[in-house]
Parts: sequence; structure tokens; C-alpha cells
Amino acid sequence: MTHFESATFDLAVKALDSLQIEIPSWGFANTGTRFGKFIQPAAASTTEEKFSDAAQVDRLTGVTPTLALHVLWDLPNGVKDVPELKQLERRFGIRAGSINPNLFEEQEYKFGSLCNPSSHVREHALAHVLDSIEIAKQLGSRDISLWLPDGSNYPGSQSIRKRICWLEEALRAAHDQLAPDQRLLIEYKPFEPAFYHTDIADWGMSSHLARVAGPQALVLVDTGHHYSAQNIEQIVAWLLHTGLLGGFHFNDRRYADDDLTLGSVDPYQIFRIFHEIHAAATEGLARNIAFMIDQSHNLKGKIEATVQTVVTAQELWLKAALIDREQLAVHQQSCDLVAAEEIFRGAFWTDVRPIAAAWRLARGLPADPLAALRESGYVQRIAGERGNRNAAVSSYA
Ligand code: RM4
Ligand code: MN
Ligand code: MN
Repeated sequence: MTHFESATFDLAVKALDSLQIEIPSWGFANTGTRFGKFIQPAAASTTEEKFSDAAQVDRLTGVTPTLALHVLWDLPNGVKDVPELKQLERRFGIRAGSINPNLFEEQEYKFGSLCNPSSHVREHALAHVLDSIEIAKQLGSRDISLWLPDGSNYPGSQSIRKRICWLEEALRAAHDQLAPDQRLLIEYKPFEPAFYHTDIADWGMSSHLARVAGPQALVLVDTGHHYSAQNIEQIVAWLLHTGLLGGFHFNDRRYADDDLTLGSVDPYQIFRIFHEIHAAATEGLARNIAFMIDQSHNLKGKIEATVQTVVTAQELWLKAALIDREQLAVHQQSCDLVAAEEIFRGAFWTDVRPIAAAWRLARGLPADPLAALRESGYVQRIAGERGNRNAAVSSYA
């Protein structure tokens, strides 16, 4: 890299070495919208196929060693499936990542899971969360990512405060079962599937619940789970400040929880979030943040979309690393608005693709993972192998 100063390159190497991204098993499966699904011949319909696809992404990018698992989709028999999962881990050289309980597909959850007025349903939901914690323990997974569909559709139809109490009780019970190195990440979402009130609707509610549950409970920020105008990087800054940031579900959106590929609509948003993390890291405040992807690749090829996402995350992470934060602090202190903003914008507009390519080559990885995916013929091969039996769908929507 002749045109990059060596100091810049060193900084870039450090930044790229520090970023690992967890990809979701469900990103390889057929998904759709509530209006229907478009079936892709290369989509994964078994856990084995998802591991195979994840291994392919890791071969190309070198930064995705773990695969997030959704319990009912990937371990339909719960704890009993752990030995099989361990075999897949060994065979494909991919480790199980965060474990995602599924509290939204069973008929019983029509009026909620952990917040359901029926104690029977609440117990059933809690048992599933506890099973998920046990699965995570047996697989050596650190994080349990909890998202609830709970809420109500009509004003007055539920007691919001009773449901808070039920939730606090359940999360304390779940926290009690965590091993010392495990974490419970509490995800929030403003609406959908509930359209009047959602029991964990924003980061304030997640923060409260994490505090009530116990010290190993933290907040999970899914970038698609905010109202359009919300300043997500400010939320991230607050969570860094309060020590409650557990991790992310990255994706992009135009309207709501669109689950589009990261940075496809608003790359500057992700850059701004990454800046907050880099800035906090210099103060030792950004440890153990789980960088996970939560996307639904309805139209794009699944593996292509995943590789594109990982590459985009690296580029934006790198751009944000290039911000001269010392100089920025000087301009912030003197309220030199334009100078500060220009440092910020300058880093964003730097073309970091050549540095990222040089970093990959130095790590024995393909300089252009997307091109390498095309050349590998992997997608054509699996499309041929899987094409005929792709009717069975193990994912959402
Ligand atoms: C939710 C949320 C969860 C994900 C499910 C499938 O909207 O983002 O993290 O597991 O979708
Ligand atoms: Mn999510
Ligand atoms: Mn979501």
C-alpha cells in the first residue's frame, strides 16, 4: 500500500484484527415476508447446510468463526440436539455462537410468552429460556440473545404493569441459571408483532430489565428496532456509558424492521455507531461487545448477501477507526463545528477498500471475497445439490 502512510496501515491492521462478526444461521435459510416466500435453490434447509455455508463465508472473510443459532430452527429437539451440533462444529470448523430462544412461533404465545397472563404459558416460555441457557452451556456459548414478541394490539386489553412484574420475575429466574461467564442479552423492539404496546419496546426498558435481572444481563441493540428518526448512536453512547451494552444485531432498514443488508441504505449510521465504540474503546469502555448480524435475505443470494455484509461492516469499522480522535477532541472542546465535522466526514469518505484488500492478502485471504465467492462455484454447486428439496422451510415469515 504505497499511497497509505504506514501509520495509517498499522492502525487499519489493528482495527481489522479486532473485529469479528457473528453471522446468523437463519440468514442462509429461505425467508420472506408475511405475503409469501421466494424459494432459492441454494438456500440452506438443514443445520448442516447452514454450518457449511457459514464455513464458506469464514473461508472467504476470515472473521466469522461463530454462527448464531435459533433454538427451534437449529435445535428442534432442544438439548438433545447438542451432540449433533458439536459434530457440526468440528466438521466445519465453525463454533456455535449466541443462542436465540424462540418464544414466538407456538400457538400458546398468541397473547405473549414471558408476559402472558396465563401462568401456565409463562412457565412454558421460561422453561424454553432455561433450556436455551442449558444448550448454550453445553455448547460453550457465552451469550443468550432474548427477544420477545410480547405485547398487545388494543388499548386497555392488557395490564402493562402486571406484565412488567411477570417479566422481571422471569428474567431474574433466567439470570439465576447462567454460568459465571454467560450473559443474557435483552433485545428491544418498538412494535411488531404487537401493534399497540410492546413489553420491551426500547433501550430504557431493556436497561431496566437488565439491571433487575442481574449483573450478567445486558442490552442488545438491533439496528432495525428503532423508529425512523431515532439517534441510534446516542443510544449506543448511553449504553457504553452505563456499562450495559452487550451487543448488536446489525442490519439496515428504510422503514421498520426491514432486515436489509448492513449499510445498504444508510452506511453513515453504522459509521456513527462504530465511531462511538472506537471512542469508548480508547477509554477501556467497549469490552466484550457482540457484533452479530440479524438479517433476512429474501431477494439477494444468501451467501452473497452475508459476504457483502461482512465486507461492508469491515469497511465501515475501518473508516470509523481512521477518525483522528485527538484532533476531533480539540475541535469539540473549542466548538469548532465545521473542523470537527470535516474530520468525521473525511474519514467516512476515505476509500478504505485498498487497505482492507491489503489486510486480507496479508492474512492469506482473498483480496475480494465477493469475487472469490463467484469464482469458487460454491453457490452453483449447492444450488444443484439442494435445489429439489428446498420446499421445507426452517425460518421465519
Ligand atoms: C426479531 C428479532 C430477533 C430475531 C427474530 C427472528 O425481530 O430481531 O432478534 O431472532 O426477529
Ligand atoms: Mn434481532
Ligand atoms: Mn428484528
